Amino acid sequence: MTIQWFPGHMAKARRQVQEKLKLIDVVIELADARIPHSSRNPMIDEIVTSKPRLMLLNKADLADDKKTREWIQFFQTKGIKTLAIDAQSGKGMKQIVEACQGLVKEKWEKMRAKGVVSPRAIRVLIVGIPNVGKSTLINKLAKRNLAKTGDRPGVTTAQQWIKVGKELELLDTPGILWPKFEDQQVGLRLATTGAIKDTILNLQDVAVFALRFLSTHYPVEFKERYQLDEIPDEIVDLFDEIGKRRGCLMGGGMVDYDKTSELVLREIRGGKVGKLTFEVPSDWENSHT
Ligand SMILES: Nc1nc2c(ncn2[C@@H]2O[C@H](COP(=O)(O)OP(=O)(O)OP(=O)(O)O)[C@@H](O)[C@H]2O)c(=O)[nH]1
Ligand SMILES: [Mg+2]
Repeated sequence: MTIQWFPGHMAKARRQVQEKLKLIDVVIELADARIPHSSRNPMIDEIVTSKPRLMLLNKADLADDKKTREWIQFFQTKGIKTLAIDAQSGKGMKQIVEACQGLVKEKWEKMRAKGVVSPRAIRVLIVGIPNVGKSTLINKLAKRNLAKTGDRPGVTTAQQWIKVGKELELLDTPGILWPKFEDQQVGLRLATTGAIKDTILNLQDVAVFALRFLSTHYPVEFKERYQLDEIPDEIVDLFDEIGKRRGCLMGGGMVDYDKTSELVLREIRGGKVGKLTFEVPSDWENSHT
């Protein structure tokens, strides 16, 4: 299976980001704490040159805490200011306004030197892949539900400015992917965590990837969730065991692999299996980040 999802609205959203850039003081890049590398759009580095950047690893409540700390360290050593947050509860978000103020300090000082008494609100562009929590973050910062959110990718379809007190003006944007995943592991990780529309995916292939990953990297949590004594070597046996235990059956008592795939992906995405991170910095040490 080759995974690809770059519909017309994303190409348009990318153009609109480029058009707005000259208005922007700070770029907040929202990545998914469960896949901090695979959820970074390589196009952002091409489009957003020479703007102060803040990196937020969102959905940290669903990610492996130890690995999140490793990722923060990884980005910080590359000179990218990075915070781990949970935009749904607001955890970790206190530092965001202060971080943005720090990032415009020099620019503001220059403005003051030119005689501007009180500089305007900081204009912040929020970018990231679909479903990563951009609109949720904005609503939390604004303390009002002004941006539409939803548990599927592609909810925001147009840009929207939202004010946060006197300090910030945030630009919400539609989630953007890129035309080609060089590495299909990236596509599978994005599909597993819910950044790609399910209707264009072969969910069984995605579930095979996810189950193999859990078997190798989180065997304790995995066995506990699905009450497995041992993890079978053959993937089909694993599907059969989970499908039977959880009642994902067709007529005649055969296991329904589609239903089983939907169930395990829903549970993995919802954090039911545990706090999971699907990649570590050493997987990507030599890449562009
Ligand atoms: N567990 C958890 N869920 C979150 C977090 N942030 C957002 N969500 C959920 O993730 C889903 C997507 O959130 P949105 O804010 O709509 O995502 P978005 O990035 O604006 O998505 P698009 O507009 O489609 O690009 C929603 O169901 C949110 O409730 C978080 O930190 N933790
Ligand atoms: Mg949105």
